[in-house]
Amino acid sequence: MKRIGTVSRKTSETDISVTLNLDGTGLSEIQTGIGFFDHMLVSFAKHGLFDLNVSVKGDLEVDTHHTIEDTGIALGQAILKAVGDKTGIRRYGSFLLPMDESLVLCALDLSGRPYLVYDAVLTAERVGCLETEMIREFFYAVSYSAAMNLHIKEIHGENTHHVIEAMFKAFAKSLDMATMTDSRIPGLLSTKGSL
Ligand SMILES: [Mn+2]
Repeated sequence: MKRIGTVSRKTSETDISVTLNLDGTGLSEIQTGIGFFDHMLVSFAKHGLFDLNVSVKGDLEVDTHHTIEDTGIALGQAILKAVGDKTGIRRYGSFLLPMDESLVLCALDLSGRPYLVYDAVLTAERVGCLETEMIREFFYAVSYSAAMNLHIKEIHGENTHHVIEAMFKAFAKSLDMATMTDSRIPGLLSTKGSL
């Protein structure tokens, strides 16, 4: 069975299409109108070995807020659809990702219970035209719409571009691990029998 999630989401602020294949090879086609955000989503697909198409028409004449938050919502929904009933998946994933001076920890649980813990201090206000305070909003939106417990912690960092890129790559590696199936897991990896 193909593990692909497709989401279309249209509001007065954004018009978004997302297709995510968990069993891809890292191919992506990303167009959000925000260069640095495209760079992050390309990295997410590449390092998670996901195939990802994201097309966004957002109200960038306002700022990057709606575009980034709503893309997070749509990506989270696509993740939730793609994992389906969660049979046989490892559920947990974590990664400690270095990028030059930056080191970021990501740990996540596809538990069905949304929760975000985000611990990072981004010193630059912007990278390109992206407002860096939107990074927390993005991960919050993903965690809630994917019903995922997500922890992201900056262990060390100086360059804001590096810190954010390390977050996206750590998230990608963690999600890849959590969505992998394991033949020793016959049903759901839960003593409650529900995820
Ligand atoms: Mn980069």
